[in-house]
Amino acid sequence: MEDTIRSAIEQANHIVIIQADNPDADSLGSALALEHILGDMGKDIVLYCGVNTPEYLRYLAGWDRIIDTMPSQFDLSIIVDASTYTLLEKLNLSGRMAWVKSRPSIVLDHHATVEHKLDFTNMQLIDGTAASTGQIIFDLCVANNWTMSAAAAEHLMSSILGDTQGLMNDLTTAKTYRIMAELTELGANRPQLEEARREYSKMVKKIYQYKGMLIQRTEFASDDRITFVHVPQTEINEYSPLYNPAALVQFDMLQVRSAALAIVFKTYDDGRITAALRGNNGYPICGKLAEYMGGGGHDYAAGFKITDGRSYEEIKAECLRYATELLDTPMES
Ligand SMILES: [Mn+2]
Repeated sequence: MEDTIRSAIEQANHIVIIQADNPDADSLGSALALEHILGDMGKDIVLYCGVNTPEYLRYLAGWDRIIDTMPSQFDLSIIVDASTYTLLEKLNLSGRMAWVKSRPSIVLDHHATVEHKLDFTNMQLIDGTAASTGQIIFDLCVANNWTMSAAAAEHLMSSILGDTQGLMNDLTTAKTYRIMAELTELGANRPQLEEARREYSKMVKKIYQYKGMLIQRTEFASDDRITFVHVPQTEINEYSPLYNPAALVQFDMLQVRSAALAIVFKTYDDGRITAALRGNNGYPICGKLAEYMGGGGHDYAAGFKITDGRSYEEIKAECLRYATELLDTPMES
């Protein structure tokens, strides 16, 4: 597979790098790192994402080069950090998914279990053991002897730090540290990155006050093991452009002693319901719960989206019921 991917890249001149509809530090860091790595090889790179880069990620230099209109001129696409149709809805709606399907396409991802898996290309490098897509790109670089500039190294470091929550969650392995060390040698500077990240994750007063509202509205279920909060469309309109509501409170929700799971539900006027799931250490149930609800993800971070018209009350009840069932099931070790 690595050979096929390498030769597809070698043969391409105009490459579009695609981020899915949920840009995070991993997908953005991966896209920007590839822009540098492949750009240094003389390739012409365009960065595409169907949704705007959230404010908190804008510490990553180059985010402003991302466009939300799929270009017509490209001979290869690389989809990073996603391998499901569900997360490429914007591209689908734009009518330009066919362009991607009709040309060579590479998928680089570390989500092992997904619904509606992309099926139009065989060039899929999906490593469920990798802490982040950035790590997969690092491995590809090493395997192919591609040059990694300090800028590329820094973006890969951001993507690893993003998905491992600063090397703090279960995805972190000895290999992650080894890669971090190598990226440091290549010129990535973690203290500097952290400083920039902290600066950009600061919130405006209105968001600080909204955070208080969300904390106040947080509900508890299943003997307080499940914490959850509901964000309706009006608040998505008002606050989402400034800060992702889930990122605002989910960490604090998990800081409640009894909490095993934190869920942020969002409901949209068109009937769509989404949920972001995060688990505390020792409760690796997020992926299973998301899958049961029709989504996917990792043990400690996952999500799902409902579009079949069922009501929030119905979805909430079903989600809480199955989450309780998972929490009551003894973990295999
Ligand atoms: Mn990722």
